[in-house]
Amino acid sequence: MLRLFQITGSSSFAARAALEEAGAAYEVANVHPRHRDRDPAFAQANPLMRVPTLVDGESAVYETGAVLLHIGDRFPDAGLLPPVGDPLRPVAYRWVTWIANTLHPAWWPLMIPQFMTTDESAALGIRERGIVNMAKHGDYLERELEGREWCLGDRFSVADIYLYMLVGWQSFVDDVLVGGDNVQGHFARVGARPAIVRARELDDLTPDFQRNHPELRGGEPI
Ligand SMILES: N[C@@H](CCC(=O)N[C@@H](CS)C(=O)NCC(=O)O)C(=O)O
Repeated sequence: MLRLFQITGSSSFAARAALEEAGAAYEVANVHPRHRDRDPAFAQANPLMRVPTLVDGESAVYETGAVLLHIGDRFPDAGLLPPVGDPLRPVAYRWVTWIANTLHPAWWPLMIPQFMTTDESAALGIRERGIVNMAKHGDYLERELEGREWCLGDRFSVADIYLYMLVGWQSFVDDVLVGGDNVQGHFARVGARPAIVRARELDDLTPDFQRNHPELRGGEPI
């Protein structure tokens, strides 16, 4: 059975949501953020000890984009990734890779500017630059999603799940909303899907992506 190493409410949410969308049988291994080495199987699967990490038989997959693409391929009947040969397949690669390379790390200057400099006084400027960059990404997304229900048009995919999670992170940061009506409409549409609602409940998240119990991870005190 698939095994997902996760920290509830973190990047692993996207993997769990994709597994729920796929109707996959999987088990979760909750990683405690302060005791990541508690289960040696985690480091064996991912020497970087980051979540999500998905163990599928002899394969260990990590990096959120790779995990999502693998889930898309692993459960073809769920239709979360266009098949090889479909003209939308490379478009799905483009979306997932842009989200992984650009949008995902674009949150770090806003959320953890203090970890991006050794100069304490620089943190504020890093955060401000991060806000400017996030606004540019929001404008790009706003244009890309114009007239589209999902990232790939009328076809739901793992790209929507990844984008949904990262737009949801806006609730962690004061006074930042990603994009405008198109992005926020997409966020609402993905968030209303039954599998996504279930994944949020499993990850102890509210509809606007706050933790119901900020003091807990996987039911354990942080
Ligand atoms: N580039 C990685 C980033 C993964 C990552 O940083 N995960 C965080 C959670 S959002 C993590 O594992 N944190 C555990 C820790 O630092 O203890 C990906 O896309 O999966």
